[in-house]
Amino acid sequence: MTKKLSNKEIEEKFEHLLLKGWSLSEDKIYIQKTFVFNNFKEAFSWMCRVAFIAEDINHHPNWSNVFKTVDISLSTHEAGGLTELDLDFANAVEMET
Ligand code: HBI
Repeated sequence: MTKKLSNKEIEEKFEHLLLKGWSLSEDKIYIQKTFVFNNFKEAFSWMCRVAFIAEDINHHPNWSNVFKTVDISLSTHEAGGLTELDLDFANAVEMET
């Protein structure tokens, strides 16, 4: 199991994602971003690509889709908070966007 990041580690590693529009929950347990696409087909095909990344690394997002909007949040249940895996996954998601 990956180790839960300290507040200091989160601050350092999250800076880049903050610029990309991700936010950190007040309790620092998860990170979140809302993606808006041009239409449902684009939103859903993006979700399919991200789902395959999730399966590859065995780390899965909490997300919901309404029409062309996808809300995604990342946390590591096993660690009870944020780990390196969540930040890596968010960076991989940005590469897919
Ligand atoms: N995905 N986001 C997230 N957090 C987890 O802790 C997690 C996961 N996907 C699979 C997973 N853990 C498995 O390792 C365990 O549920 C067996």
